[in-house]
Amino acid sequence: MYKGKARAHTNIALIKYWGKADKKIILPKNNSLSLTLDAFYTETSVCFDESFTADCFTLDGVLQDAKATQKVSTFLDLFRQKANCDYFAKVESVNHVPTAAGLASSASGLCALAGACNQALGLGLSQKELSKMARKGSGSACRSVYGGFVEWEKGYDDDSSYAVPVDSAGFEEELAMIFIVVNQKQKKISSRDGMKSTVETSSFYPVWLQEAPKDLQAMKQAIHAKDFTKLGQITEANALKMHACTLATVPPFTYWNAESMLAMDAVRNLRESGLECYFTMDAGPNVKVLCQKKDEASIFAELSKQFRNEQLIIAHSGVGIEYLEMEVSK
Ligand code: FM0
Repeated sequence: MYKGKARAHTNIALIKYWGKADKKIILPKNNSLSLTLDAFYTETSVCFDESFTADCFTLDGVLQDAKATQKVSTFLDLFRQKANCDYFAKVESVNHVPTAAGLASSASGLCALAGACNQALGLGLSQKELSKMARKGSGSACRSVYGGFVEWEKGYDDDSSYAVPVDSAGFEEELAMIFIVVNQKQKKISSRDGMKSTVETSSFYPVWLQEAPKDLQAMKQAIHAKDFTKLGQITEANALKMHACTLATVPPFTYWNAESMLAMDAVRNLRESGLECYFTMDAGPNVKVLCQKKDEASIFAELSKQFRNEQLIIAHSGVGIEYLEMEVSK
């Protein structure tokens, strides 16, 4: 029996990954840059055993269906191949999110699973190798290997596409991200499907590919200079460009709903009133507000006037992959 357990935190992209150059091994069309957060993480244990007759996957204690299990199995196969092991596995994953608000993330989930497999099979993968493996589960997962600011270098093949930490002289310690959790009623379009149709049909996508590298360059300079205003402005503009692409997709779609718009407006109003903050959004209606720790209490108080306290979650910079102790096996 081979056992391993790992914890990975989720990350939020400030420069978005949107579009694949290779769907099978997940190579992105553009470099992205994220901040790993402390408030949301996944702990996953995996156990490979000769006696198992199938892979089995539980999430938050609930046995998952064939489709979800198949996804996990395909990912496990990559590790089984690497380790030359043909045992089936039992995967137990627990998402730690402050509320049940659709915040479970594939980034923390697949990164934690990659870490658990690395430990269980004694592969001794470096952070870089682990990042490549996590990438093949879910693109954004490759960035959760590291804490703080992280860049995913798109590369051009399996070996050259992985995340690296961004040198920031501790700038991330000055920052906070407040999540505004909005109503999730709308039918969900996964990031995988959304980015696929964007690449294939959005007339704005070529512009995205021109803009994203410029945004990334400017953001790295802003991080280097610890310039929060620039960091925030680029973050917000880059997210809007990604979301603009979805509007020009055939057929068009958006991840925003009415409440997302209210939240974006609240951020703009706060900014006008002198409390500096910026928003970003991903493949869902929640709005994430980037601010400085020194303003976090005031911004939280202002947002509390418009949103219920259960809708607001504060996060800070978090750490990268952590390997955990397994209970001693029988
Ligand atoms: O995180 O198809 O990693 O850079 O969150 O599994 O590779 O779930 F909002 C967009 C993440 C996309 C931006 O996509 O896709 C980002 C997004 P997969 P992911």
